[in-house]
Amino acid sequence: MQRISFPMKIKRVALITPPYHSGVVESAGTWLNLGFVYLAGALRQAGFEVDYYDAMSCWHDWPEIQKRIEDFRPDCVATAAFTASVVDALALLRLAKEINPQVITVIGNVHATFCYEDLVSKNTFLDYVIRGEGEGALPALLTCLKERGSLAKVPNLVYREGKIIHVNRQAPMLTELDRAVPAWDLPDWSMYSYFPKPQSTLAIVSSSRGCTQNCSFCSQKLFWQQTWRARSPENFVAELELLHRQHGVTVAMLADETPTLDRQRWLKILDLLIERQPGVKLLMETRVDDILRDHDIMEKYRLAGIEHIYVGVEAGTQAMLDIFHKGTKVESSKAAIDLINQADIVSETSFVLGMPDETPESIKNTVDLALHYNPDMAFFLAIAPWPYADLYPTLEPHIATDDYRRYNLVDPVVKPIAMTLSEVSEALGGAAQRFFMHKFHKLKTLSPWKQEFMTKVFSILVNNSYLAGQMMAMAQSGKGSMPPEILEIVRQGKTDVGKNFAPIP
Ligand code: B12
Repeated sequence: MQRISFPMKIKRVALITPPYHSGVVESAGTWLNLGFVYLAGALRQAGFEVDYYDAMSCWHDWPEIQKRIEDFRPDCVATAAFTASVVDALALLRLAKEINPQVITVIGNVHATFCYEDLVSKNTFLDYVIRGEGEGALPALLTCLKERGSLAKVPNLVYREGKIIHVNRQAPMLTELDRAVPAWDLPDWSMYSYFPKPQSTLAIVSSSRGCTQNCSFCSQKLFWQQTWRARSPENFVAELELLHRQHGVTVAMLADETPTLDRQRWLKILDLLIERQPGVKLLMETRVDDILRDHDIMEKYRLAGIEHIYVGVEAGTQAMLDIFHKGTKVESSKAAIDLINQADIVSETSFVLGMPDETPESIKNTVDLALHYNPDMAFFLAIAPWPYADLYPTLEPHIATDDYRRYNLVDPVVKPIAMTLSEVSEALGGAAQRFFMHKFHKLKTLSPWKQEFMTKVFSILVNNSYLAGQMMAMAQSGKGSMPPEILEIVRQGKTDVGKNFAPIP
């Protein structure tokens, strides 16, 4: 008798962020999941109903997550994992399968894109991995399952069949980014805020995708296969206007790795922002060399509402910059940070420390250099050996733990030859203390708006960030005496920094 295959009922898709916290970025704000906003838009276009559930930003724990899954009764639960969040992402999918063994479980994002074999072979509760961009692949997978089509035709898909792991080819990346349909109506905007700007409503937006750089410690050039595509300036600026008008967004972080790669396009964006004043201040990352290139238009950056620029300096010596394949010169970083400061824009940078040859002396030298560069903020990060990054083979012999939850740039994972992990941890805390204590004392040299902004930042650092303990200890020991206004913040012991502030546990 011929078997008739009926269509499967797949209608409801829950997109859930893993409840992972490293305590770094959460001290500065609550951040939406932009990948999910795009995936939700594509899923709805394909006829699926979506629950966008940002458990991470809600600070929800397993009982709340379980309840939400039980209430929504999804046919598919999908989650996202970068390396630090993969353990919780898997726990989330395991829970979904326990609640309903019929549910389809899917994982995507950067860790899944590279470590798919490990994920699929070790976790029987995980049904599918999608590599790379998900807008085409996730609806294609669910439609294929619904219609009982051939999984071999679903692009970017990795799946198990008995003992065989199938790895489908990756489709070309989206070229027409203007045609994407982000589901901006789904996030609960009341919870997304940037704490240094009280009562702000914060979005994450993307004006371009990709990275053409070659940094050996990073994952992004691999994820985007060193390509870069961009939205048109009109389309991007219209989105900011919409976010402000419909959702009250007042601050947006650009998720782009290199938003200014094409100077003509960037100039047009700045001109449109200046002309239309969408009511949204921007926080962005860019490259040292692109700031130097744009020295003549930094005033436009400011007039366009760019309030905060992060440039990844990463290393304090030319030798280390070369190991990181940064393609920049040590002296360029100082010049770029000077340009940002001169434009009265908040400057931020980070240094990646804890390499195998790190010593207390070299960390001290890096802090000296950070003070010389004089950004408003500097963060001292612990190198994380992403298992798929170019630098991995160099770091592998020095890896002290395979607990991916610690691969968060805060916890040291690589053990330098001359230091213990706890010495690295202390040295990173000490580096931040020294840097920010110096900045406390220079507060009055900043422009009035920067003084106000930086006071909020200090308040967050002293009371709420992962550095809080060290900052408090310093204040209490009387070491590196604090200016009175900062002591007052410490004394008050709490901050008025956001509309939905979730304290770091
Ligand atoms: C926004 C952001 C965040 C947000 C995350 C918000 C959230 N709710 O998840 C915040 C600020 C909270 C954050 C935190 C962290 N982040 Co972060 N973050 C970014 C950033 C800047 C942009 C990501 C983004 O929105 N991209 C744009 C969207 C459209 O692309 P996408 O997310 O890749 O999504 C697409 C695909 O990946 C795929 N996809 C994604 N998810 C899924 C899920 C499924 C099911 C499918 C099918 C497909 C799919 O489809 C999407 C659409 O095409 C990236 C760097 C970058 N420029 O990409 C770093 C980055 C992802 N973060 C990183 C890190 C390390 C962290 C932290 C661990 C540490 C830190 N110091 O910041 C913390 C940990 C989080 C925590 N809670 O403690 C690293 C990850 C490195 C790695 N290889 O693991 C990155 C790459 C930065 C870097 N260059 O190193 N981050």
